[in-house]
This record gives sequence, C-alpha cells and structure tokens, in this order.
Amino acid sequence: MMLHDKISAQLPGWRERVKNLVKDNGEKVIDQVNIGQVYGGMRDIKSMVSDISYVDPGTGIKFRGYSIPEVLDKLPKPDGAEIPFVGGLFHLLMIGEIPTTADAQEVEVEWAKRSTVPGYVYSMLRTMPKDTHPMVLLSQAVLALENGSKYAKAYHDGIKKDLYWESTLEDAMDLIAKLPVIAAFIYQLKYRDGKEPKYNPKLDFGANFSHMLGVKDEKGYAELSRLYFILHSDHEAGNVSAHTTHLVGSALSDPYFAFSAGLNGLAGPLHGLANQECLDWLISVRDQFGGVPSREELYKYAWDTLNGGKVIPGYGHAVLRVTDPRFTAQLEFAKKRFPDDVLIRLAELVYDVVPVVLKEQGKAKNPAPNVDAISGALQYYYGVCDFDFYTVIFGVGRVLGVMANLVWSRALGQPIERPKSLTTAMMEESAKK
Ligand code: CMX
Repeated sequence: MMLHDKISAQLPGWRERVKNLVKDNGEKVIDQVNIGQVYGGMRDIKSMVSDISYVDPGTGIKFRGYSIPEVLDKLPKPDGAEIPFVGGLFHLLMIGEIPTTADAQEVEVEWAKRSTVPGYVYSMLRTMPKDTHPMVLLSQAVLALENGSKYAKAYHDGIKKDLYWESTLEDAMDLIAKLPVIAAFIYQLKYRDGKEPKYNPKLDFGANFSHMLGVKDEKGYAELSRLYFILHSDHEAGNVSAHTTHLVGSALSDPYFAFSAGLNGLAGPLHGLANQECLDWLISVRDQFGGVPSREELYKYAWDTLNGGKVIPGYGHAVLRVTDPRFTAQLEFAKKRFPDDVLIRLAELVYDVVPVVLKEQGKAKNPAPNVDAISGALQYYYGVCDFDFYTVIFGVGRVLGVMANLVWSRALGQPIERPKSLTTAMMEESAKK
C-alpha cells in the first residue's frame, strides 16, 4: 500500500530524530504546572506530542503546517468539484505532504476495497432499542468490528514492537473505510427505512456518504461532506476525542478499542454534541421571532440565555482565541451556495452579536465562534435535520485525524500514558511552602 511504503521510507529518519531529541534534551524543562491547572482539567499543560496538526491560539488549526484555506486550495479535487478528496487530506495527515491527484485517488480506492461491513454488525444494531442514541450505535459498531483487528492478531502472534504500526495502519484503513457505511446505516435505521447502504467504488469518500444517506441534492451534499470531514478530522492532540483515542491506544489496545472510547468522549455536550445544541439554539431564535430577529432582539435573547445559567453553544474555545477558521470556511461555503437561507442569515447575525454579549459578560476567554456554531445549519439546509445524528458525522471526520496519530504513535513507539495524581492535602501542603 502506498501509504505504508511512504511511512516506511520516512520512519528511520523520524526514529533517529526523536531518539536524539530525547537523549540529548530529555531533562530540558518545557513547561511548569500550577495548582489551578491540576484542578482545571490540565488546561494548557504542554505534555503531549502530535506532528499531525497544531492549533495556534491566534490563527487556528494547521494540518501538517497548512492552514484551512491552504488545505482547501492545494489538495486535489474530484472532477468538477470545489472541495478536495478526503483521501488527499488523509495522505497529508499521514505523510505530511500535499498528494498528487493519483495519490489521493489511491487512498480512496483502498477505502473502497475495505468498505464492506460484516452482516452481524447490522444485525446487532437492529436489535438495539429504537430510542438508542446514534452515538451509542456508532461506538458499539466500532467495538463490534474489533474481532477483525489485524493489530490484535499480530500482537497475539508475537510480532516485533518495531512493526506494530504496520497492522495498526491496516486497522486504521479498514476502520475509516467502514465508518461512513456504518454511519449511513445508523441514519437509515434511525430515521429512514433501515436499508443497508452500499459503497459505490466509482464515488469518492464524501460522495459515497452523500449517496448512502440518500439526500436530494446529492452533489451539493457530497461537497459539504468532504468539507465537513476535512474540517473535523483533527484538532491537535489534547481535545477529548483525540486524547482518549491516544490514551486507550497507548495501552496497546487496538484501534477499534481506542476509537470506540474516543467516540464516547466525542458524544459529550462540551465537545462533539455542541453542534446539535448550537442548531437547536439557532432554531429556537428563528421560531421565537418567526425568522431573523433584529440586532436588538437577538442581543436580548443572548443575554436571556446567559442569565438562564446556560452557555451559548458554538461560542468559546479551550485553546483558540480568535474566530475558528473552520467556522469561516463553513460560512463561506454556505454564503456562496445558499446565502438567503434563513439559518445562515441568522448564524451571520449571531456572529455579529454574540461576541459582543460574551465580551460584556466577561467570562469566556474567547468570545468568538468555534466550528460548531454553523455546522448544524449546513446539514439542515441539505435536509439532514436529525440533530442526534450530527455527532455521528463529526465522528466520521474525526477518525481520520486520530488514526493518523495512532499509527504514528505506534511507529515511534510512544509508551503507555501515565500522568501522576496528587491528593488535595498534598497540594494544600505545597501551597503553604
Ligand atoms: N457561553 C457562555 N459562557 C461561556 C461560553 C459560552 N459560549 N464559553 C465559555 N464560557 C464561560 C465558561 O462556562 C466559564 O464559566 P465559569 O467560570 O462560570 O465556569 C468561563 O466562561 C471561562 O471559560 P473558558 O476558559 O473561556 O472556556 P473553557 O476552556 O472552560 O471551555 C468551551 C471551552 C468550548 C467548553 C466553552 O467555551 C463552552 O462551553 N462553549 C459552548 C459549548 C461549545 O461551543 N462547545 C464546542 C467546543 C468545540 C469542540 O470541542 O468541539
């Protein structure tokens, strides 16, 4: 496989680089930790490695050094499309280089070959109660695929540690290939007629997702799907879904165990679930005012939300201190294609008003929108209106980044994660000193 061969070629150099860095500078201090951070969710403590992506608080995410506009501009695109191949993005994440069209297509062909979902997974999902949350179904389906793990088999067969990454890459490719099919089945099962979707090898990853969901504007939604998966793929190492996948993987649990755990974190309202809460909030504004309200009406509505003890979903970020470029990319996508849509006009007005309100309140460190502030509105436009499903779509994007990280963690022999905990009494004691 092309990705395998390219990683193989890079690996000796990477291993030497990391070995020398740790050997020559292992004792060098790069951060200090205070009690506030220990009690504050380890916020900002520099203690993880990822070469796949980096979030600059002032400019936003860069994938292998490329900003969102650069990624969207430089990656190869399917014929007649404006949004790039997801396979090209995965090549960039894995290899660190912008692929040729042929490279991107080769990744897509690999996925098409691996996309068949075993029948027992469908049967298992069908037995679940009707009101099961789609994220539960997705996480369960990923775990159910674990018996096919090539890494677990290789480990069991006593393969050398240096080679762990090869079967991890195989699992990663299998999992990524099956995930949109499983997600589409969950959509059919929960909200449509329950038919099992079929991956069409003539279509790319994003176009397949659109086709399998059965939306009306298949071409338009294929563009959105590619954009959505690219934007949601990775956001450096410390966010809950990426960190969880890494943590579980660090115990040498295989990619299915690791990603299923990551999905459970993604399902939380402060993480992936925020996109559905955000659309919920936009719709509540629309319904309250029978359309787009005036600036003053929205200003009051936003204050009412805060005074009700709630956050305004889609705004604020743990790391970013500017408007999330993933928000900007989605807003531009919508304004180019459906500028008159009421939710898009509303999202634009919210972008104008809510940062002012949050600044006045003075609590949020970043009053600007994050990726979730508009993503649901775009899904809604194309007729994917089942809010509970939105985090599943996020999961189909997120698998790309966390698998790239997991393969490289195994390739570079990253050890089991094991931070140290303290008791409150110990910290009170050290505070006195
Ligand atoms: N509305 C109201 N209050 C907000 C706020 C918002 N959108 N964002 C932050 N605040 C508040 C926090 O609740 C916190 O209040 P307390 O001191 O009373 O606890 C205070 O401002 C400081 O928070 P912060 O340091 O700026 O933000 P955090 O790093 O703690 O949290 C986040 C980040 C995203 C969870 C938070 O901004 C939030 O809850 N936003 C709304 C939910 C959301 O959009 N989540 C999606 C995040 C993207 C993702 O991870 O996928």
